[in-house]
Amino acid sequence: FAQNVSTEIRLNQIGFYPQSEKIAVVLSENAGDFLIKDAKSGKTAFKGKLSDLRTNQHSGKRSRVADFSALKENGKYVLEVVSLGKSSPFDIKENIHKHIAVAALKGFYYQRASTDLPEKFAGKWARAKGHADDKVLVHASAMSPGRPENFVISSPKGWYDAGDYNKYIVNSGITMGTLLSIYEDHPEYFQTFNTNIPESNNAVPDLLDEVIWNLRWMFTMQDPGDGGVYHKLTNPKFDGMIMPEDCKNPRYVVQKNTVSTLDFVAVMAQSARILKGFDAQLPGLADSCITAAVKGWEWALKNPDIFYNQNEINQKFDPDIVTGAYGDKSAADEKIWAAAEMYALTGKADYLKDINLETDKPLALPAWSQVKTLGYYTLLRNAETLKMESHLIAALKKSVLNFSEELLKDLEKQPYHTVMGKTARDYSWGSSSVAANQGIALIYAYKLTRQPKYLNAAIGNLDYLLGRNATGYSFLTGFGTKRIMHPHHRLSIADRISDPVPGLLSGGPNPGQQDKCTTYTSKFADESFTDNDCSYASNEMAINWNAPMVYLAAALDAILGS
Ligand code: 9MR
Repeated sequence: FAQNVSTEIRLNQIGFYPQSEKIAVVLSENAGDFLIKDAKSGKTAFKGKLSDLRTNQHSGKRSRVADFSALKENGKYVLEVVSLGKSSPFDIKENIHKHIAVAALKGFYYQRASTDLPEKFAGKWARAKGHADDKVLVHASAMSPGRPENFVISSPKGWYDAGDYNKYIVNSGITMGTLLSIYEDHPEYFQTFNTNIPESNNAVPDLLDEVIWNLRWMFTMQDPGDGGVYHKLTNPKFDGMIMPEDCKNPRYVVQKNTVSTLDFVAVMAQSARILKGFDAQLPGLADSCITAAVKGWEWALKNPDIFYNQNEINQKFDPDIVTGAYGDKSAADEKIWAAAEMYALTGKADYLKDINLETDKPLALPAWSQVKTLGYYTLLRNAETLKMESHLIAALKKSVLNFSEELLKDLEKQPYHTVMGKTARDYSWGSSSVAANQGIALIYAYKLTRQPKYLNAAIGNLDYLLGRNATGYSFLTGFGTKRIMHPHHRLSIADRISDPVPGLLSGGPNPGQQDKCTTYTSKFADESFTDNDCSYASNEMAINWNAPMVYLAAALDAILGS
């Protein structure tokens, strides 16, 4: 924290929209007033009363809420509580989260594999090319009959998954789906959304240019022989804490399977739908996506139950692969998502035939192993064009609304007044993405009903990510007064630059503490976090967490921005 800033006052360290709900949290037993003062002149702009005491269900700590929604005037402010001091400064202004959304998308540029990052685009994080991935070995688990030993494929580009340098199809699936969805939901917003990347001057929105970088890699992961899709492109063991240009280990693609193939199909179908609108700029790309999607779909129908099980594979084949497993034992949700995307692409309702959409079950928050809700979002988004049956639309709506209503229950009792963190379960590995994905569900609920309570709760979760939480950190690198400085992120560790690569969302509190770092200071679920690069379980970044961050910040900005 900067000097003189009270650590007991927690708020979104970036700011608020003039018209939106504005909430801060004060860790204090004392009742009384709070003041919002002009950061420069010190003049009081607003005076309010702290709420009744709330008790934190995880730590037992006590807090009060400061609501200053009634202050709607642009400015730079601090919140002051006489007994505690001042908060970090924040702004009230239009488009307050646009630079946050831009930075979070730019985070993907920094993750690009197989290319150098010139200073013009990467600033002080410029770096040389690494991981050309133009001669990738096909692992014994992925061999088709007739292929010679040491068979290689070319599989460049794509994004590094996370703090490590491997590229995983399953995790690319949800990431691409989320990024493509924010574009589909707010295409106009991305007309003036510039991330300063090499493609910024072409006639395609930067968001799609970024997505296409990974799409071009994904194509190469499909076996042209049969349409099946490899699980991942990986080193046998994680690289050391070194820069990409210094990484020399051989890389492999491993076993084709049902889950990776269906994720691939969904991404290709969704991409095709969007890229059709850019045929003039990107001739043939949408068509290639359609061909790839159809081939993948057919493979998955013929191979409905091949699952990636790293332990089993290591018993049968050499070399052992010990990087991120992303082993998912069910393809039912991927099938729902892929079928929904194929239906939305082709208009053929037959794709949904024989598929249980499971709308009678509670909505499942999107995660790398659970993607059916991405299919629901796509169906809802395209319901009119597809002339979908009204009972199906109603069931999907009900599922999103029931889930959102459940999230809102007891909001007034929550210590940080956020839906995030009601239960300890929210604090799983990558909990920041739980907050972001809850926010996305709430935005869909808002769009379906126009009820402000959903929108306010979505803002609450963005506030959570930017500082209104039990750790006091803003979880996006490069932003906030109390910022993340030591993410478990090879690029940030090895580059010898003290600031980490900006625009990366830290995983966030995770009481599992699987990394066994010794610097955790708390075991409480919502505080179980350490800003130390040893902490791959609480302080890594990952593309599937950054994507919903882009979505949440961009969607709120599109809705509330101006
Ligand atoms: O996000 C993944 C989390 O759900 C799993 O519990 C965890 C352990 O298997 O792995 C996480 O994903 C990591 C992946 O395996 C390798 N790259 C870094 C990812 C983020 O930590």
